[in-house]
Amino acid sequence: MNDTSAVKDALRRQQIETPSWAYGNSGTRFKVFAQRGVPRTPQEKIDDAAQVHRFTGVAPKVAVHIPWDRVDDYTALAAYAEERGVRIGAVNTNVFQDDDYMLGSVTNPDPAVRRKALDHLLEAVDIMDLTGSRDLKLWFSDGTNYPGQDDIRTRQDRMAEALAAVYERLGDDQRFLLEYKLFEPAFYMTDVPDWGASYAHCVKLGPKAQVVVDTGHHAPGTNIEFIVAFLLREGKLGGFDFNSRFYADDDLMVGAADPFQLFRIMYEVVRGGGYDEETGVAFMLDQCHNVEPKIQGQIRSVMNVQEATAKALLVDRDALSAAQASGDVLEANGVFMDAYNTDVRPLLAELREEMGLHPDPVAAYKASGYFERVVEERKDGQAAGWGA
Ligand code: AOS
Ligand code: ZN
Ligand code: ZN
Repeated sequence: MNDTSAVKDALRRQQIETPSWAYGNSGTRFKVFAQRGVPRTPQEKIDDAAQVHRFTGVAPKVAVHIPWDRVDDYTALAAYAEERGVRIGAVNTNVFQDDDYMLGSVTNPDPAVRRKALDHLLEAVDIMDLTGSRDLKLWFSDGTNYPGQDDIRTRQDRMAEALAAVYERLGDDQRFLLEYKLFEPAFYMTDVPDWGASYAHCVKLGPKAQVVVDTGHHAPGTNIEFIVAFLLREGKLGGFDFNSRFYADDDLMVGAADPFQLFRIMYEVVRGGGYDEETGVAFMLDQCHNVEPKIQGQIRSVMNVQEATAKALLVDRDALSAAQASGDVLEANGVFMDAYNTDVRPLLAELREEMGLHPDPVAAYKASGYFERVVEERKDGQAAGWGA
């Protein structure tokens, strides 16, 4: 796509979903650093997410995590979000934090624990009915630490059984996104370790089961854009959990570690039709801001996704196809790199002005005084964090 107005039109309709947990305190197993002005309630997390949308114009949804965002009235929570100009996005489940889940949740050898985990997943669909959410995000920490600890194959049977029960419960306009992860917290075997396992479970169940690619969940050196191209071709890419990593599941700002990889991924999304609304690919962020300011970290991340998308949209597809067809390796690579090396910041600044926004979202947010205001307002009470 070379016509800049077409590129701008495509960028204008992009929707990047931010995670409620990115606004709370977070850290590592060593330390959670408390920051000032951190939200104390699910409503305050939504307030912060609304700021990201206010200054970027392309972050209209916020994902929730249950029970971290548990409230008595989810219809009221959805209305609260709408009043602030955003909507509730994916509902994320949590079957990893209870003592009961030490040996697994839906794959636990104990049927009572499996039932408890399944009940939580089904409750999350009840919540989706109330919030109007389309996507249920399923991530299982299930796995084993030692060879022989449990039967790998039986655990797959248990996983399949639970997924089928959740699938059955989904409404017509709902779907689940099954997230895979190579390791952590399980260190020997994870029950959904890679896209192949997720894909196989999803294919068996049908169109309402889709794979979600968390960019931090692969072995080093994995060609993630290949996975994206493959899943899109099969109609099985449900969305992304975007973040970046230097080592493992670092949950750093997307585009921080490897902007070129993000561009390559977004190119395959565009190439495979994943950018079209009807394909339903959800662009979600799954990040934690341990040492940087959180709202600003989210704004920066949204901008990084936008920049990679703009570059992907700028690839001269005709020139690329011609070079590929003639076997001109260096010309093809050159066309690709030209798009990547384009400075798209002026185009995005222009787009924001056309959208009635400040061309520099970070500067506008900083000048707004929002942070100083919430630091003052949120002085008392318990700040939200992982598990709150
Ligand atoms: C865990 O590694 C996954 O990325 C999940 O998406 C998880 O639910 C999320 O990171 C919140 O902890
Ligand atoms: Zn994730
Ligand atoms: Zn993760």
